[in-house]
Amino acid sequence: MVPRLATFAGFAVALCACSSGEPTEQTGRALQRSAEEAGTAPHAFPLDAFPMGLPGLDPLEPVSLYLVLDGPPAAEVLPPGLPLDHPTTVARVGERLAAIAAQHDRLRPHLKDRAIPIIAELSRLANVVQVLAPAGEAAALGRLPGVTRVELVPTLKPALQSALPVVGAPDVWAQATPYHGDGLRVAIIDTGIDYLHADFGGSGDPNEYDANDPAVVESGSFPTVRVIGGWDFAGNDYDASNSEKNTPVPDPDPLDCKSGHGSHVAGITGGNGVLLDGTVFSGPYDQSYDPALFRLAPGVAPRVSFYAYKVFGCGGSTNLLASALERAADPDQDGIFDDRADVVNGSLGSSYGLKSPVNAQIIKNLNTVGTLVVIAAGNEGRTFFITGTP
Ligand SMILES: [Ca+2]
Ligand SMILES: [Ca+2]
Ligand SMILES: [Ca+2]
Repeated sequence: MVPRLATFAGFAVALCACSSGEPTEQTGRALQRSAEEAGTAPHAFPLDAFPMGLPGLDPLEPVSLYLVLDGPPAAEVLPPGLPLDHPTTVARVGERLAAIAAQHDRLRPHLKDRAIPIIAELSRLANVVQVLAPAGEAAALGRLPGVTRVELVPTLKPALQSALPVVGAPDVWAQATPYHGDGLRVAIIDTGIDYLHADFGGSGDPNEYDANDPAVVESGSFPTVRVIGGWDFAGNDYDASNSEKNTPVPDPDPLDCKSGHGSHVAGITGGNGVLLDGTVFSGPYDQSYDPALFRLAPGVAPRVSFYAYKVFGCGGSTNLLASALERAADPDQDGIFDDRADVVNGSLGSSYGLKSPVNAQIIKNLNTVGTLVVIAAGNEGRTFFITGTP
């Protein structure tokens, strides 16, 4: 799998497609209609995500599935017009999360009986239990108590296709009210972030990187000033497309692999910049910016803080996007959305977007709690209808 670069302009195009929610609803309705026309019975797999069935899948092959449960996620019961930390909001969200937890508790024994591992449980942005199950069991899982629908989880790959283009950042930095991203929290959903890299204020010493165990947070090593939080949902050996490696082994350390796709994305978003002598650039970020002085140029918004949500192993693809999006809505996992990321960047996808109503619902609900979702687009070339999933 070759990591690919997306232009920041490409992100902006994707943003328009992803933040309105309209294409999602239209596509969802079209899929629903198509399922109804096909005479698909309620609660049967596939319902709306796969009206055409699951062609080519071996019934014994383990696949990643979303079990969609009855009832809305917490983000869909927010009282209108109230802040996310208002006592009424907090109480209503807490009540809904407790009800969903009880519902998931009722489902868990049924999955245990069938020896089906749970990969993730979502309650904030979607009411979903994600499992890894033989493809042939999908329809039966759709008939478990509380399950209204089963969807195949889209398999996504990293996407980033060209270097940082000229976007006029120094002009923005130099405005009367300069925009450097101060106080903004950006979640990078990717291969992790190399928080030891000089571009993020680390030493930049390769020996320090080699000595760091990527599955363990050594005392004092993480979080850092620039990367204020994160989680590795995958583990370095994970690969959704490899049946030997498609069970994630999560760990608390989102240190990037040497391939560095997530670090590259984060660097474009808000790296400090590294000077020719290898030292960290600390500003000023203004019109005095001279690219000739840099080994690594600063990012567009060099004062943002990062959350590193690692959903890829060191190669291949992922089915773990939903967990990372859910975490971005509530990074400290206390059931209150007031710490949600301001921006989520997902430079990943699969061609011909909107394959998953669950992922679409999650992204729409992330918008509802106030997070801007930025997704790669246009990596497949200059043609129509190639916006990536999600
Ligand atoms: Ca790790
Ligand atoms: Ca470590
Ligand atoms: Ca929280």
